[in-house]
Amino acid sequence: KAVQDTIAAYVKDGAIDFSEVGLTDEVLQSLERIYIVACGSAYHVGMVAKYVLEDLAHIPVEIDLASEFRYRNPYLAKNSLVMVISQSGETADSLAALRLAKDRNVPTLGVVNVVGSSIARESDYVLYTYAGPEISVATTKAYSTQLIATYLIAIQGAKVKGIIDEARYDALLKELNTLPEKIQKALDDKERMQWFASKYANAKDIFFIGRGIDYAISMEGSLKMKEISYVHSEAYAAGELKHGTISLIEDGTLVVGVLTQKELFEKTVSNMVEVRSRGAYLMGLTNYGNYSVEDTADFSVYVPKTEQYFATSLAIIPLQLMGYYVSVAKGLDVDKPRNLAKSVTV
Ligand code: F1P
Repeated sequence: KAVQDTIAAYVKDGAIDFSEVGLTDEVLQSLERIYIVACGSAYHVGMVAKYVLEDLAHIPVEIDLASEFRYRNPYLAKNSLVMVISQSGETADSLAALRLAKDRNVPTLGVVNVVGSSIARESDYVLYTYAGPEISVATTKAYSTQLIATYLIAIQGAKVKGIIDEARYDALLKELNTLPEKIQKALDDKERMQWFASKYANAKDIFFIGRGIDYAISMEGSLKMKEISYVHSEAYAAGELKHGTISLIEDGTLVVGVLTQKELFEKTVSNMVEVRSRGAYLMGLTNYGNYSVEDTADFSVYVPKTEQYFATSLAIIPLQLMGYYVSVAKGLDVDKPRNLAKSVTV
């Protein structure tokens, strides 16, 4: 519903309408660079946004953790925009990053859920997400709506810059509209993840690997395991694994391979084969209609097929479910993860 509400807020009569945001076509057209700053899950949305904005809208994107950005001296190019993604709109590091951009007269865009929050008030443009007031401490709904916000900016950017034609624009929006239903389908498959999570509830380490957007998905899947299930996990760009970390793979170590991007499929499969030869137990996560992962993985999970730019919205669901069910299997309180607050204001 949250995803549906966010789409409905900005897609009207078959076109993206940013009048509420103030982000005009002229502003989008003039953008030569976007700096994305955020913390935690919102940063992982930014990682997806980088891939989508660069590939679809040809806008160079730099992404920084807000806690890093605010304490270095970033060089901000002209005709750029600083985009701060924050559910609460109160995260101290994200707010400080926003103020740094303002001090340097760089326009700012807040992608925020809480209306009237500090980041919303201080940003030049505000794109509200519609995740609703009832959000979990460990982000799930807010993450999904932030993704929609970034897809919309990329699609509109691609259109106003003449990179995609009307037909492609319409096709992308049509597919975007199918996401709520497909997310529901992925959620309906929860028993499979519940069964798998109960088997791996006592895992010592879990590795998530993927390339491109699948790397960004891996980062968020890994964070969920840490923050709500307290299982040590790492996300690795699949091609980077061989530069040292592969030594940590032992007999029975769970490795989750994320494979939603067709042209990167074979490459990631070869990394999965590498870890299997070191004894890893493999879970493969992909979309229906891509190649089959059964030959490579010991346990396969499929989500509905979608446009590859939108793959995160679906592939993240089984990983969120996995974090949730591992937490439940360990007898933890999923709604009250230790050491985590809805907004980190110090
Ligand atoms: C950022 C964040 C969340 C996380 C938790 C702590 O918050 O890292 O992603 O789930 O709530 O804070 P925000 O800036 O998006 O409000």
